[in-house]
Amino acid sequence: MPTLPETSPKNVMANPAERGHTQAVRQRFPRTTPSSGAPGACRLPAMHAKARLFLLGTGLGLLPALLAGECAIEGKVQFPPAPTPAGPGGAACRYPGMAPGKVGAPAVPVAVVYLEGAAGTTPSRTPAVARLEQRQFQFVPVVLPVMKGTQVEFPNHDDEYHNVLSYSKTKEFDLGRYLKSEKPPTVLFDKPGVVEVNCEIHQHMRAFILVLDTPYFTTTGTNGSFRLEDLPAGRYTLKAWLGPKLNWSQPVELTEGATRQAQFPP
Ligand SMILES: [Cu+2]
Repeated sequence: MPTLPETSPKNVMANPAERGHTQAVRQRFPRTTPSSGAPGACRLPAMHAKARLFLLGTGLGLLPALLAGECAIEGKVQFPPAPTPAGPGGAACRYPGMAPGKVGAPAVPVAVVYLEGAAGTTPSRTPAVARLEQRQFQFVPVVLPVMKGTQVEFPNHDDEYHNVLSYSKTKEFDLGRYLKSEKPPTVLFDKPGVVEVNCEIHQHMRAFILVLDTPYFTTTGTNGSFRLEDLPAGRYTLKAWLGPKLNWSQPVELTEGATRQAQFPP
């Protein structure tokens, strides 16, 4: 999602869970041990070392293609009309007590799209540590999807204190105050659900951590487009999360080797 690698969920989705895939490839292409001297026996052992290395390198180059997943889903989320812009006073009105220009622009809406019912089919693809940053008195990103069991770090990039906390049932925490020169605390998100994150000092700061029980998720672009790759064939529910009060779902059936189209609202 981050700095999802950064660890963007998109990048996360693009990285195959290599161990599982490697086992699958081994099953498809089992090793054979040629008997030396037999007609048609493998000639690799007799080859020059450099030539063998070249072939090995070429084989490794092809590996990502062999490891590519079976199915994909792509489509677009149609965002609802934006809320009414701030009234007279602009940013100064929206951020009381903050000098105009000090607060960064609010995030452009995005949605998280994920496939439910596929959990446990592959190892987690979530990075060991994701990040929810405080930058120009805003949370970045404003929506952070992670898989259950992920550690999230909360670095402060501003020259003032923040006090990040959550009263959500899914995960309650209070990180206290720390400067950007200090090592940021981390929180383990071990239960699926929605976690609203706030700052005790700056009332306007708000973000959501979406803790998912599936490794198959991505964040849409600001135009709503998305693509999920390396998915196993089967029947699932595809969900789009646009906020605590708006989410859509639809059943999907994925067939091997095919890319399915999906639109939200369904
Ligand atoms: Cu703050």
